[in-house]
Amino acid sequence: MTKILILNGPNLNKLGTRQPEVYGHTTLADIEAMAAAAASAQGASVACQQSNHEGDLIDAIHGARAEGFAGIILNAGAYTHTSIALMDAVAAADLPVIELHMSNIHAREPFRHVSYLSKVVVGMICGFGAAGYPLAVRALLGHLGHDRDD
Ligand code: CA2
Repeated sequence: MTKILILNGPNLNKLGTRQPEVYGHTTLADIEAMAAAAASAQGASVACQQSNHEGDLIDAIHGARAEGFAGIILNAGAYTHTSIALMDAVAAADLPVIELHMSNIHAREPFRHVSYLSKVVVGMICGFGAAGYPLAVRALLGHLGHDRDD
């Protein structure tokens, strides 16, 4: 079965509790359930991890291939705009990675317009709120050429 790693970075464990005008009312647990349902509808599965620590995210990316994941959906939070280390880990992952943001980072403060990740990922989804996660699952499975029997 095709397995996808969904990796969420700093502060995303707080979703649904603050700043609903930016990030909505959906919690991280809700989002993980939406992504799992989208994967299951296509005969695939997801495993979800969240960390507030840059090194933990890097370790998860390093280990993903050996753990049998076919690709990664990564919302790196604010590390998107700062972390060359995370960019290097994604570039070396030897797995397709989709960059995801709930908000439209290009419609926000100028410092959020820069992503170190965009140049090393397959593609980026932003601005669709929580719905971006099931979209990213479908996009990644499509990129992988997954069919239900995989
Ligand atoms: O839009 C996104 O998904 C972001 O990756 C979210 C990050 C932000 O730094 C990026 O520029 C765009 C921040 C996530 C913070 O989430 C919170 C949710 C509720 C309460 C506090 C923070």
